Amino acid sequence: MTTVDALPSAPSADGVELALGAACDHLIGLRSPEGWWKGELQTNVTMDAEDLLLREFLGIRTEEDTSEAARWIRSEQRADGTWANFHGGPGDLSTTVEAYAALRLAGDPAEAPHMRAAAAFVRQGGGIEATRVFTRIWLAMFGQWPWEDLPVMPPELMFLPSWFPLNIYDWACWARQTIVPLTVVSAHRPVRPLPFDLAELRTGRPVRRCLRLGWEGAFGVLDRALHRYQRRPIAEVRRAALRRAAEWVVARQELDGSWGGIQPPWVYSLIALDLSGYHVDHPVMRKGIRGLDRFTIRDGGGRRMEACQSPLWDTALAVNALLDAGLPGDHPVLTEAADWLIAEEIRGPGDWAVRRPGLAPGGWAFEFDNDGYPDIDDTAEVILGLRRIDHPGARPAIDRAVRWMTGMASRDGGFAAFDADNTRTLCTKLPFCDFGAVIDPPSADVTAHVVEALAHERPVGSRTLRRAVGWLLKAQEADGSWFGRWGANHVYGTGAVLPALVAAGVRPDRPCVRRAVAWLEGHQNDDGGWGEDLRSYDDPRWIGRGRSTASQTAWALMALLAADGRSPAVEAGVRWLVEHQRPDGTWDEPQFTGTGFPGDFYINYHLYRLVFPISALGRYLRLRADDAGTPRGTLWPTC
Ligand code: R19
Repeated sequence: MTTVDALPSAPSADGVELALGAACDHLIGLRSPEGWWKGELQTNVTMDAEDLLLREFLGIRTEEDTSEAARWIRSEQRADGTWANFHGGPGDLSTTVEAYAALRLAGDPAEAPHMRAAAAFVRQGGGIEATRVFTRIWLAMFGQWPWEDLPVMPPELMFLPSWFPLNIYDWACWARQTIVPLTVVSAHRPVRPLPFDLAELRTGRPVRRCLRLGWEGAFGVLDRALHRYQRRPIAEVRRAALRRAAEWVVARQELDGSWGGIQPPWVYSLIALDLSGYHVDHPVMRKGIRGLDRFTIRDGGGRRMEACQSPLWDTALAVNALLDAGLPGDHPVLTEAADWLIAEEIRGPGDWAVRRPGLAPGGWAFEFDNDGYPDIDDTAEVILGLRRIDHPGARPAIDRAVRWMTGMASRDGGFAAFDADNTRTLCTKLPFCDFGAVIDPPSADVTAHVVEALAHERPVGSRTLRRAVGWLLKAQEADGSWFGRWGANHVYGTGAVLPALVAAGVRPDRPCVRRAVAWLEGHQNDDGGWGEDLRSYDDPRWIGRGRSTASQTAWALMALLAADGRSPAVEAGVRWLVEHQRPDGTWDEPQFTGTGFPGDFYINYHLYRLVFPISALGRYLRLRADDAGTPRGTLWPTC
């Protein structure tokens, strides 16, 4: 057997241990007094721009909030006048329009050089006319875009039964929670005044209403019919639909005042309720508006909003990282985290039950308060952590979670984030849907996390596990990697799938595993790390390529450690992590490595740079200590 120490690039075990210890100390230092972790969830300035527009709409915008948000928005503008959706990304038209509008609201004059530069970029990119539907809805609410030129989403959608195509339960939960309030908004067609006009952002070109073929064409015809109906709806039906939509929204407000724990449903629900006669001093509105404070970060840079918060996800990852690093399962840091996780278990009903009636609740959400929407990804990660912690309350919660998660398998055997069988691609064809994903089909990364969790929870999950492994094997790309739906990108997918397959008993010498290992080895940077640029979602030439980052290097390492701990790529990767660690034990990672929606929305999870390297270094040291070579398995002789 090759001893890894013999390789010239092998870092010393002491060096790795020191690095790991410093990283763990840093992570433990970030713990909240209640035992959970939460890193900033950084996205882009549309959050801050829309927050100001929301406050303007509701008549609650203050000078202080405005100037602090504007300071942050200005600080994010790049030299070319644009705003991007992620670090180092290209200027984004819709984001730049929204940021520009917010700065005008804050009093920045159109003649100022930074505003001129932004406006020039916008006009060159096609103007407001070419922005996404959401941006034009915001502008329509202030008279800067004709409602007539937006796709209609009628509130009568509420009457479609759950078996009828395009009913609200065909939509991903985040889209459903956004669309329901937006049907109310678009029925009211509000226009509130602004003290300025955005003429400088328009090109004056007519909006393209080109005739298209197929479903897009059919929906174009339907949209024109809906526009006609919109002008003269049947009054009683419309009234009943609006009432039903408002009730649906009110019933889904979370304890913290949010809707779905995420910004889009939250802001549109507040606007829809305002239009439905709930004024800002109504308890529902007060709670909703007050709740936004908890999603607001104020520091030296100004005031900025989180699109959502990830305490469950961060805590699950932190716990798993510390366990991987060798912290014993009865350590108070872990048992206190378990106390908190167990208290966060979701025991009530949710919209998921529409597709899985009769399934008993269980599992965890991503957020502090998102009780109607537990998700499968968080549930799998919490199970993986809790099962290794000595806590008397853990087992019953894990058992409920395993049963819920198992019941949430989609028909094809894979797992999506929030719902089962949320695969109606017809939804994606509506003219309204030009931003983000609007359905929630199974993905390789979520399915992998479930497989890894179920692998330890046999026999309960055995049949489900077998089908999920089959799903993963079918989903492997021709190049040997797996696509990353919720993390960037094939390095994330492959980093999730390989450890899962091996845990489930796929032998590491199987061709499917070897091809994935070869893909990882073939995409290692010369510096020993891995990186994958977010442009890989739009341009296949970027797949597996980009500057090395700590989280992506760790994902690749975890995959290799599971499949082939003796790959020389491992030593170089570990060395990259050790050499790039900061003196305080964490890593710098300005790059966004989290994915909200491929192509459209990205996330920098601020703890990724720390928890994943800890897991990778911990597993590396464990493997070396055990000198275990490749783990054996027997279950999957077929891949
Ligand atoms: C893995 C754990 N996850 C599976 C949970 C990930 C949660 C990511 C945070 C989501 O935040 C959002 C959600 C939705 C939107 C939208 C949006 C786009 C299209 C439509 Br229609 C409606 C809403 C825009 O920004 C968002 C942010 C890591």
